[in-house]
Amino acid sequence: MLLSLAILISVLSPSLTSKGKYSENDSASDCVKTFKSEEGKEGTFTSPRYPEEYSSGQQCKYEFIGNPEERVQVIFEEVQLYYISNDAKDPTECTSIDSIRVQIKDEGDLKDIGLFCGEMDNRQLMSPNQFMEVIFDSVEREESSIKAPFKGFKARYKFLTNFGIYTGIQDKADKCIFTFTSRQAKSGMFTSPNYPGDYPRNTECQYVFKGEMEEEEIVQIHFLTFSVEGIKPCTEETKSDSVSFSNFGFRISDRKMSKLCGNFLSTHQRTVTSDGPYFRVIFKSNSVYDDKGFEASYQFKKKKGHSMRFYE
Ligand SMILES: [Ca+2]
Repeated sequence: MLLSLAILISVLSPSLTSKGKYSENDSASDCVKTFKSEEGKEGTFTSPRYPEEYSSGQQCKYEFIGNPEERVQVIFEEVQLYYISNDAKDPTECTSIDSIRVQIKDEGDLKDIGLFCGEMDNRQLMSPNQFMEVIFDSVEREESSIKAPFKGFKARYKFLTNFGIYTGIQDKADKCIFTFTSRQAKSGMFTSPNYPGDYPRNTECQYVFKGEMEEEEIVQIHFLTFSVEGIKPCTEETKSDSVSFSNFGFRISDRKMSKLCGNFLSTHQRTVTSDGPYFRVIFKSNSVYDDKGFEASYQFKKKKGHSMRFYE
C-alpha cells in the first residue's frame, strides 16, 4: 500500500522526486505552485518558511500562466540565499550553488532570462508572452555548514496588459502602442517596457506623439537614461535591440533618422526633435540579451519662436 502510494506520488509529481527533498515543515504545496491570471492579477510568493531559514536540498517551482494578452512581471523584493564567498551582493558564479532561475517560453522552448544567487533586492523581470517560470534551487549540504540564517526570497507577481508602461494612452490592451497628445499634456515622461527592470524579449513598443496642427507644434524627446543592448548600426543583422524614430505614420520608415542602441548617447543623440506635430518612437527587442531600456521626457512646443531650455 505504501509502495503503491509512493509510486502514485512519483508519477504525479516527477519534479519532486527527481531532485526535491522537503523537510518536515515544508509541504509540497509551499514549494510547487501555479499562479493563474484568472485566480488573481497579482500576489506574492516566497521561498518555503520565509523569512525563516529555508532547508537545503530542495527544488521549488513557481509557474505563472496569464491570459493570451497578458505579460508576467515578477519583482524580487528581497533575495538572501546561501552563498560561500564573502561578497554575496556581487556574486560571480551562480551554478552549483543556491539559486533562482527565471525562465520564459520561446517558441515552446524554455529559456533562461535570469539566474541569480547571493543577495539582491528589487529586481524586476517581464515575460515576452503569457508564461513565466521561477525555479528555486537549494543545494544539499551539511546543516552545520550554514554560518548564518538565510531568509530565502520574497517576490511579487503581476499579470499585466500595459507592458509596465504607465504614461500615455494604450491603444489596445494586447498592443504595446501608447499615444501622447499635446491636448492631454504638454510634457511628461515615458519609458521602455518593464522599466527600470530589464525589458522583455521579442517586444515592439510604439510611442505616438500628436501635437496641435494649428499651433504648428513639434515634439522634443530627451533621453534621461539609455541602455539598449546592441551595436551600431543597431540593426537585426547586428543582433541589436533598438530605438528608432519616424515623422511618418504606421509602417513607413524614416531613413533620415538614425537608430539608437548601446549604453552611451552623445549630447546630440540624447535630444531628438520632430519635423512636425506627428512623431513616433519605436522600441524593438529581439530574442537574445536584455538590458534596462530607457527613461525619456517629451515636450510639445511651437515650431517657431524662441526655444526653451529642455529640463534634464
Ligand atoms: Ca536583445
